Amino acid sequence: MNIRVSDTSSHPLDPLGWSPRVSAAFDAASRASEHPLVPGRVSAARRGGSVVRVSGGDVPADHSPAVLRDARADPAAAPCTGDWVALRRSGDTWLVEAVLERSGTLVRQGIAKDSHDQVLAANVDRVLICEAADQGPNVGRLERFLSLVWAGGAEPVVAVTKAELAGDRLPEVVELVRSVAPGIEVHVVSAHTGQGLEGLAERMAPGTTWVLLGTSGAGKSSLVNAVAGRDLMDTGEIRGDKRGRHTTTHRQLLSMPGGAVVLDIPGVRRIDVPGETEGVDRTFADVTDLAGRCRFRDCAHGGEPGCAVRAAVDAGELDLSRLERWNRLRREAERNRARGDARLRSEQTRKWKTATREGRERGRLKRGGR
Ligand SMILES: Nc1nc2c(ncn2[C@@H]2O[C@H](COP(=O)(O)OP(=O)(O)OP(=O)(O)O)[C@@H](O)[C@H]2O)c(=O)[nH]1
Ligand SMILES: [Zn+2]
Repeated sequence: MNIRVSDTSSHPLDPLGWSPRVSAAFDAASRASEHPLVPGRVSAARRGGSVVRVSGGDVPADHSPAVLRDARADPAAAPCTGDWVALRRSGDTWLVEAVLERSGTLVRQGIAKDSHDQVLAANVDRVLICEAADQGPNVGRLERFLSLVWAGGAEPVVAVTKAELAGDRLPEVVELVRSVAPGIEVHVVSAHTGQGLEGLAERMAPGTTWVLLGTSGAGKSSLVNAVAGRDLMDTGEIRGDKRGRHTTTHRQLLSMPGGAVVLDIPGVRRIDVPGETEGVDRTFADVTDLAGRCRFRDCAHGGEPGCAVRAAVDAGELDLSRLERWNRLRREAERNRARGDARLRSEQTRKWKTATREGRERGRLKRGGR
């Protein structure tokens, strides 16, 4: 007799990063809905609709009234690239019925006083921060990227790109990168010579979701293409001619031949540290550890007795400039938090005013329009 053992652990969406966590979230959404739902992952998002990848390919989907309402109340709740969603068929069209709970996200801080944070990518496992070997490295920028990634709940990995361009300086460059990224995996790579690509490809495990961060020209697209062995992303050279000729929505969810998913998000121009010091403190774990050993819990590390941070600086174990950058980023994070709080307060006031105005209006109508 021929017994076929079916593998119950496999799911058609495994290549997109389907997991027990997502599966449970989808089941919960299904139970809450009276319609039959289908799971999918957003490959491109616009204001009123998304392109969603389901097991059969990409489908356009409108956002349901409930999803639109949530997005109006909190723009960060709108479907974004990488989101897992529950779809429902409505006549000829698909509707995004629910956005499933997110894990790691990459968030761009609202810049203006009243602007909202924007989620650039959702359900991100690892962020590959690319720093070109021939142009630095810029340690301050690296620390900002690291803080941003930790704050969003993903795991940072660093790539020193264009390694062959650094020549004799390469060991020095890598050493500097490691010194500001203690405990973090660093890959030294070159899309042109192939250095380090195999090691990186091995780390991009099937079902894991990655985002590449780095300044324009850092070599992100070239690296993805070199690891994939084919052109998945437009690089600097050909992007120039293509600009303005895009007729279809640009798909941002890329499947690597090795099984990982790469979310191709628009470049992050301004790196604001989010309004939480956790991301900053994690980035500066070496300094935070020392600070925990100061005699006074509220030590400002400015010359108080028993300050372990100052002692480390004096002993040459901690770079004074790193300490200064830690202080600066923490202050910035605090400022951003205060700004976010102020925005929330003014929104609540506005909602409250609208509600009371509507209440008065209803009262007036009840009294016969007087
Ligand atoms: N010498 C050398 N040049 C590289 C390497 N990787 C990328 N480049 C070049 O660097 C330039 C920028 O590369 P891209 O891959 O487009 O950079 P990017 O980070 O994707 O840029 P944006 O999309 O603008 O953010 C291109 O001219 C590439 O040919 C490398 O390993 N060695
Ligand atoms: Zn101290």
